Amino acid sequence: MTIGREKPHPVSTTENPFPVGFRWGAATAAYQIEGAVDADGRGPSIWDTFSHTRGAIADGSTGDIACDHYNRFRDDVRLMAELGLTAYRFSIAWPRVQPTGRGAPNPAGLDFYRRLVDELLGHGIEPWPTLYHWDLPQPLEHDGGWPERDTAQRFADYAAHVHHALGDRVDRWTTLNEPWCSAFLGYGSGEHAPGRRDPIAAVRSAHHLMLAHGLACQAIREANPSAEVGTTVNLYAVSPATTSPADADAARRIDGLANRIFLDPLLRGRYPADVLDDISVATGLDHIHPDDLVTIAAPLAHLGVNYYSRYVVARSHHDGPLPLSHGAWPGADDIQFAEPHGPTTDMGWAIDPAGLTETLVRLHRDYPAVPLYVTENGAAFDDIVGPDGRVDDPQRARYIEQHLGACLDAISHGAPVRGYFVWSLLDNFEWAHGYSQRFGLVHVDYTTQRRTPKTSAHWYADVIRRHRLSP
Ligand code: IFM
Repeated sequence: MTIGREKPHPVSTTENPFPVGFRWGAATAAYQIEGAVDADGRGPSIWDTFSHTRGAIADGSTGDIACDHYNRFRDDVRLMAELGLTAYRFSIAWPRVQPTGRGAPNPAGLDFYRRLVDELLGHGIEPWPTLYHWDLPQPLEHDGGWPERDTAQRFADYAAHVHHALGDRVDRWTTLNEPWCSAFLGYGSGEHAPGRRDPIAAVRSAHHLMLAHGLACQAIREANPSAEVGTTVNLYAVSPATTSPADADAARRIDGLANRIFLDPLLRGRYPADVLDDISVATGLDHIHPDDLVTIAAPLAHLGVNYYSRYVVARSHHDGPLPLSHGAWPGADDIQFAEPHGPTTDMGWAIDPAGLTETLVRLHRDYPAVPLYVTENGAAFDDIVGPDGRVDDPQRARYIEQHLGACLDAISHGAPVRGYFVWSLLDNFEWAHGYSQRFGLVHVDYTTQRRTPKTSAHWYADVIRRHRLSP
């Protein structure tokens, strides 16, 4: 398979600074950093169950302790302040708030997030909570999980409890993180919790996650009509491997299953007809009720974009590697994902900042206007603590610099990009990869819990202070 699209992407040296009010952030997620899985009445989530399942996590690890952020959050907020972050994106663990996923909230669980938010505000850092970053309470999975419609209503109830507790100090809410991963890796390929391999369940989950988002928007806005509520999706640039019509069709199908299956309901109030055609043969569509799309398309205060890479795809000739995440793409088993030709991160993901510009400009061009935030972008590299105790990671600084340049390019094309969050603040539990992949600006020694800001952290702090990239 030939791919002729490896072009160097020059960092934008524009003199234009980032817009006034641009948010400079970093992101984390509850299960990846908090640890303290039994503290203060927290219940089990699907990730507790999954990570304790033999063979599920590459290095056999769990999030039981992770970065012990639950006990060290004040130190971590101090680190954020030293970096000069103006916003911090974190997630709230549903099983801390409702240990069984339903019923009265657990005051001790909510108190943790009150303390965290107060600490952030005390340091002048804007809290950006995400309500769901994959840790479904295990009892709800026993009741059927995301393939069941009722889970969406349970999520809306949970959202209302959290908003009731924190709405006096949090202005901006994000409902979901990366519903594609929850649906297609959780229920399709089984690489993520709860580890099911059932394409029909995956497609139903995708819709119920969207519905959960819409119902949560309603619940929060009923309490506060001016609350700013948005959501976050993981988007990919998608290109055909060759100019053949078959590869163009493969790119259309993967773009549909990765991107448009979420963007169109959220922003246009309908599913793309071609995507429905592609998936309906395998699943039937009786789980989509007539009014759901109105609920899902509630106006968004912002759209969070998590961007990491580009997919280059081809119709399978059955002579190449298996598709990436085999099973995660219902009805697309005949599509191959090409091995990247250019530089990659340690995750094996192609480094393609032009794909971020393409993604942001496409949103601006093809969809109704909505403020855009890059809510995750970052790279895993094998960072090593040097004899002097420093962690030198120029490749991560370069990666972030290139992607910030891509944001500037998108802004120069009119895309309303209002902020950027590095994934991640800390090295952490990288899901099925365990602790083998380090994404942090800050190195974590998991034996001692010592935090060491890497050179990329110092570099990022300098960009934030100057509010621009170096020429
Ligand atoms: O670690 C994850 C995060 O939880 C969701 N977005 C992608 C990151 C890197 O894989």
